[in-house]
Amino acid sequence: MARVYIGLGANLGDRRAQIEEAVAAMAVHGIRPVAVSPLYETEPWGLVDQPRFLNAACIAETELVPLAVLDALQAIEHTMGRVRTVRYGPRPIDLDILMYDGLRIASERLTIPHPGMLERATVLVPLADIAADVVHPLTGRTIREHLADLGPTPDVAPYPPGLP
Ligand code: A4P
Ligand code: MG
Repeated sequence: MARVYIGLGANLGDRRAQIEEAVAAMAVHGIRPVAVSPLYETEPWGLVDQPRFLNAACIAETELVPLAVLDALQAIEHTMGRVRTVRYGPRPIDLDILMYDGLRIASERLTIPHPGMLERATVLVPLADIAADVVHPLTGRTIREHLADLGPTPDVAPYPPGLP
């Protein structure tokens, strides 16, 4: 059995409901969530002129190989109405494989760990809530250490607002 770390994002429609629906759908596909982070509302990066995202992270157990996890996540994205438009653009749900055990993969369809995850507070803040002591396969350092490297993260706020 493998442990897979998944980043979730949504910035169209009922964002919270879609993140919850995606987590439930993973279990149906053999990607069984064992921990889900709180939600955060985040300023868009990449393409900045789009609605704010809700982001979260989840740890799941699975017997699926990495490409089969990607197939399942893309099937969920498709079922939930995601139409690919522009890169980094708005979407009802985005599911990224952040890490898969300690594996390192660089193929045409799949790069693991997810490139860029260490620079993105939108990924590291929720991931640190559930996987602070997990070691990044390329750097040998923990998620907690990488989050500390980013310094203050004003673009990532607990959701709903007002929660600690
Ligand atoms: N792919 C390769 N490796 C992976 C992986 N580890 N996990 C391939 C998932 N997919 C992976 O992805 C394009 C292709 O990446 C897939 O077909 C798969 O074979 P996509 O989801 O179709 O395209 P995308 O999401 O538009 O582009 P990309 O490069 O994946 O962008 P990201 O990293 O997903 O970023 N702002 C905020 N605040 N919060 C966000 O969550 N997200 C994005 C999208 C932009 N701005 C954001 C956020
Ligand atoms: Mg993506």
